Amino acid sequence: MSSCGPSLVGNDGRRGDWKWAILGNRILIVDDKPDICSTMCAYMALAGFAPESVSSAEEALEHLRRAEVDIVITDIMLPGLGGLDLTRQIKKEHLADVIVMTGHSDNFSYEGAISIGASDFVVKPVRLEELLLRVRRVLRERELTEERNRMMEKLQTLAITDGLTGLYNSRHFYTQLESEVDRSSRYRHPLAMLLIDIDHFKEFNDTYGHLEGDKVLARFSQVLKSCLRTNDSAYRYGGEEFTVLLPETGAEEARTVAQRIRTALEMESFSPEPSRAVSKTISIGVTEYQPGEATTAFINRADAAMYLSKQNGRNRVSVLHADAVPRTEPAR
Ligand code: GH3
Ligand code: MG
Ligand code: MG
Repeated sequence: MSSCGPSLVGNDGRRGDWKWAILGNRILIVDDKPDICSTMCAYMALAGFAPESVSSAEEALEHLRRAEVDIVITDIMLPGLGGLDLTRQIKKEHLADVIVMTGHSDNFSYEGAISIGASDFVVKPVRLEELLLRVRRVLRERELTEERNRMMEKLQTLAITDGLTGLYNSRHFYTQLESEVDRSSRYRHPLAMLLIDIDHFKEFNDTYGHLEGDKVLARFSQVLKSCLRTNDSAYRYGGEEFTVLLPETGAEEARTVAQRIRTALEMESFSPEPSRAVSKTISIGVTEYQPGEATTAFINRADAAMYLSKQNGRNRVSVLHADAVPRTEPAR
């Protein structure tokens, strides 16, 4: 493999790896003819790219395993693996775009190259100005694709996130619940759910205003997240109600997590008015999935457990088993 183009010398007088940082997109030229490689490399370097060249498809694949490349420009006729097979492999395993080059008399078609994933096709002898235009067009399309993918990812995140709290929303709760119930049933692993409701929240809103209420919801969500383990997930179920899914967790272990959340919020202090410290409490219902039951039965039992906590004085955790008498945590 050779790095080519005009020699770059830093302020310290040394030629170094920093060229990758200052030069633009990385281009790998694959051709077994050294004079073609050096001419194209020099031209690409002058145009502001960071070119390298190799003389076979095998070397190109080796290079791609080690370094990121934006565009591979490959001859179709190569010793060993050909340029079209190289293109297929690159499209399977890497993110680089490929421009293929073919001789005038070779029997390869534009459609053939594009259909296996090449981004463009040029005929040799290659006019360097034309190649440069094609490279720039491929890069522009590449940027647009990346931008579109970033937007899609953002939209996908927005679609499952609650705007006020940053927790997952209830739509995502139902999706995740289905898949967790599925997994729990298939592998016979326990799955627990918490249903959490903030106590006397209407009164807080009525006294200090809706905006102060929103701050409590946002802060509580942070507290909630900080109490969870990696595999647990928290959702804003609606209004001032939250759910938590705890995979691989039985009811008793889930009770411990619920207690941790309850105490963590109890220790928080809110200042909805200057020099006034207010604490908020939550009532939590805990239950474990009973294999074979409908997801609605699972949710309803978590809800019933939460109402037990309300009935018994709020600021507490109640566990409800599918087949047992309800049990409420004695006073904190
Ligand atoms: P309980 O202890 O029985 O749960 O009493 P509560 O007052 O919390 O329950 P209730 O269901 O009567 O009232 C819930 C309140 O939650 C009423 C509503 O204004 C408030 N709420 C729901 N969503 C939001 C929100 O997004 N922001 C704010 N600030 N308040 C909200
Ligand atoms: Mg409520
Ligand atoms: Mg409430």
